[in-house]
Order: sequence, then C-alpha cells, then structure tokens
Amino acid sequence: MNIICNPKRSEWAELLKRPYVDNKTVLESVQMILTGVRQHGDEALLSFIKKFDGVELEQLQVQPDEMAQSETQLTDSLKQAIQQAKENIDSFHRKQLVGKEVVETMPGIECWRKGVGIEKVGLYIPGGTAPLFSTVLMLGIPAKLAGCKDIVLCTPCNSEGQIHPAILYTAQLVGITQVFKIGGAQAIAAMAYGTAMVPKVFKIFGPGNQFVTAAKQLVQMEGVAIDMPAGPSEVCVLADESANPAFVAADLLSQAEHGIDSQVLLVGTSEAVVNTCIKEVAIQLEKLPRKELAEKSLSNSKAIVVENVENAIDLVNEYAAEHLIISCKDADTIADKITNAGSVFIGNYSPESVGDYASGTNHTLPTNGFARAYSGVSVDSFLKKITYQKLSQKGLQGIAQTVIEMAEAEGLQAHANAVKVRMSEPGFGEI
Ligand code: HSO
Ligand code: ZN
Repeated sequence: MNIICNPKRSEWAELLKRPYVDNKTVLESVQMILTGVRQHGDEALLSFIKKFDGVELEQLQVQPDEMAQSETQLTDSLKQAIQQAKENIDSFHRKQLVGKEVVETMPGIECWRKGVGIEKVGLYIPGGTAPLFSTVLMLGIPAKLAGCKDIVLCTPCNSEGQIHPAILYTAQLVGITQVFKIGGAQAIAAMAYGTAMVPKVFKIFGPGNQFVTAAKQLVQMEGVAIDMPAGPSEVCVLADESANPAFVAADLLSQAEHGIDSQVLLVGTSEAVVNTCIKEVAIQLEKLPRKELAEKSLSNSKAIVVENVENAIDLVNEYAAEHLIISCKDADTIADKITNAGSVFIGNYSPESVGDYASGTNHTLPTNGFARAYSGVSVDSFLKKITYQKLSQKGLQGIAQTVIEMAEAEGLQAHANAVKVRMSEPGFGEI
C-alpha cells in the first residue's frame, strides 16, 4: 500500500481518483452479445453458454427437483446461518414499507403516493471466483417485500451445468422459483429482451464483472431500468489511535479479497497508526487463501495520513466510499458528519463483513464515488411510487384561479381551459 502523508487539499481529488477503466473494447463485444440474443433468442444464449462456460445445455431454467435437491447439499449450520441473515435482512427492509398517507393540501384536494412493486424484475448473481449467495438475500428479500410479481434470477453454471447449491437453496428460501443458468452479458440480454425460455423484465439488479456492468449500461439506454452504475467494490477505513490495527487490517483485507480491482483506502490521523495497520495487513495477508487477489488489489490501494479528524472527515466525504468503517474514539460524532458513503460501520466492533452478510442492511451499494448521489438497494428500488390526487368540486373551485393564472402565463390556454370548462358547468360552485 502506498502511504501518502499530509497531502494538500488541492491534491486530494487526484489522490482519490478511482483507476480509469477503458471499457471500449468490452462495450464492443458486449454489444455483439446483446445483438445476438435480441436477434436469435435462446439459440444465441445456448451458443454463448457453450462458448463462455464450456457446457452444452438443453434447458436453461433450473427444474424444481434440482432446486429442492440443493437443500441436501448444504450443512445444517450453513442453513441456520442463512436463516438468521434472512430474518435480519427481512426485519430491516420490512420497516422500509410505508403505507399510503393522504395529504389534504387545500380543502377538497387530496394527494397521496403509493408504492407499487415493479411487476417483473431480474436479479443477476455472479458465479465467478465466489458464489455470492448472500446477494440472493440482499436482492430477493426486498423484491418480495415490494410485491414484485415475477422475479427472474440468472447466474452462471459450471462446466457440468451446475449452479452452486447455496445459490439455489437461498433462492428457494426467499421464494424465487425462476432461476436460469445464464451468466455474463448474455444473462443481462436475456432478461432485457426476453426469449422463449427467459422472461423479459423491466428492471435489472445485481453486481457483476465488467461485461455484466457494460451490458447493464447498454440495455439501460434501450429503456430497461437498472439498480445503479456499478464499479469494483471498495472500503475506506478511518482510523485514529483508538483503532485496533488487527481489526483495521482484517477489514481492509476482507474487501481486498473480492477481486484484483477492489479498492481499499486507509485514512489515519497519525503516521504511527497507519504504519502499524499496514504491518498487520502484511501479516494477515500471508494466511489468506485468496492472497494473490488481495495482494493485487492492495498494490493499487492507498493509505493517507491527515493532520486531524476534521480533515479526515472531509477527505472521506470527498472520496464517497461504498463502505466506510469508522474506527475512532468519537465514532458516533464522526458518523453524524458523514455526507457521502454507501454504508457506514461505526466503531471497532462493526466490521463490514457483518453488513455484507447478516446484520440486516443491504450490501448492494453505490461504488466509484456514486455514493455522492445514489443510495444502496432497498425496498424502494423495487417500487415505483405512483402519485394520486382527488379533488372535490369545492377543491377545484379553490385552486382554479391559481391554475388558470399560471397556465395563461405559460401561454398554455388548453391547460387553463381544462379548469374553465368544469367551472362553466351549470351549478358549479353552488355546493
Ligand atoms: N462486499 C460486497 C458484498 C459481499 N461480500 C458479498 C461478501 N459477499 C459488496 O461490496
Ligand atoms: Zn464483501
């Protein structure tokens, strides 16, 4: 890890820049995949699966017996862990459901907003180097709570045509029955356009590699909604002298092990703290099975020493991390001053892993600085908020002049007429 001591504020922007990824060639090959699936449907899907996953499939959808069988392939302790995580994620997200609240803005004018589940949604679960079955909980639970009717899940299979049993088990547990053995850009294409075997959806969720991300960006331009622009996963740890270096190191490594492009940033209020944390990282790294991946991502990562906590807060707000861990004495006070972050972990006993799996919060979060303007996935992400209004005759009478005045000032006579025509109705205003 590169250590930078007391950089000037004018240098922060450059220091905090995420690595630029030129995805032009990725976009080109993804566009070919999208076109293939749009034009040739399942035939294209099957040939891409043969080419990229090395398996010849006849069926894309996982059959009910295969879904049911997954249960026998998991240990009881893993099933219990998944159950506990499910309950916490369910309780946290259930509270996000808000009932309809009618506001009477003027006598006789009632306005309200109702959340309606997006009818058809697609969830992408990466297979890759780690089968992220926890993401099935993070997307499936809010989708169900929102009342989405059709939930389609795509995930790649291995060269034997199998999906990791924990993914199937978790899907079944949250009530997802439409699971397809499709990965990569072709999965996004299948869900965006629909084929004979795969239903078309209106919004696509979930993390993925560069190809998946590019495919989501491209289908978004064609009118399919996506959860958020995704980039490599990241964590920022803010540490003062009260931080436990072993904890900080473990947190940094937990993010670094995701992949070679993961971003970790350590911000310390003293050089001594930063140095001890970095020494700990080196010690713990040695014992990790995914050492090589973590090592690569650490080589692109930075540790920044700042003069005081105030500067540290400004710096982390400027960075806008996907995950921010505050390992400082006044962690609560600092947390109140955070304006840009996907999810904040307060104090020495709140590791990111807990939020990744089981505390209840969602782990699908904005990366790449998008935390400045985007929120993580929640029940809201699976809803459309429809507004309603109902006016009585008295309500219309009370607001008529305001609307006519404004419409005429905008030069939109037909708008004004829509009010006037009602007012000229015989007996209008007599009630
Ligand atoms: N840290 C990831 C989520 C995850 N971690 C899934 C483990 N499994 C999101 O940034
Ligand atoms: Zn993680």
